[in-house]
Amino acid sequence: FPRQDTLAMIKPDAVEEHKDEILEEIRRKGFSIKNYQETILSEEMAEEFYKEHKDKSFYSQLVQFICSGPCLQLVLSKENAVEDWRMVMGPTDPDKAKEIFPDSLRARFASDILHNAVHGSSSVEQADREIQLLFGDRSAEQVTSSEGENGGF
Ligand code: YYY
Ligand code: MG
Repeated sequence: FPRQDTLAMIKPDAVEEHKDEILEEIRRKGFSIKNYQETILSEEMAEEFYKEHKDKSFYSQLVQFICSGPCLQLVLSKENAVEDWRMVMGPTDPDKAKEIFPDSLRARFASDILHNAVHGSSSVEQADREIQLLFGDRSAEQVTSSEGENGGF
């Protein structure tokens, strides 16, 4: 598999309580963290980030939720990162995640389909778009990602 970057996000429901466990899983599964930032997204940014869902019934709730507090955005890198991170997260709906993939992050940490703890890009093209949107030119900066050199990561 080719080396890829993907955009992961620890959403506001999980950033307080489960950040350390999720970062531990990221490390355990062999991802390196190329860049990260913890921000409260503006409504404009959230709308752009989730624009593919703008006609869905859950869109406004989704935008409100993702802006409701700090979230941690990470550029993760490894072979096949996009698909592998989706596997680590598990299905969108935590009820389904608990049924078919109980070790996944959403099975462990999501409280419902909206408050589902983590985000991951759905394709390489989406990953490029999301990383550019959230990190802009800073996506070119490389954060040292080897064990213990990442300021607590
Ligand atoms: O990529 P993923 O996050 O697994 O799911 P999407 O279908 O892209 O939906 C984005 C986001 O929207 C999801 O993480 C929670 C929310 N959502 C929802 O609240 N209700 C749904 N029926 C589907 C998605
Ligand atoms: Mg998606």
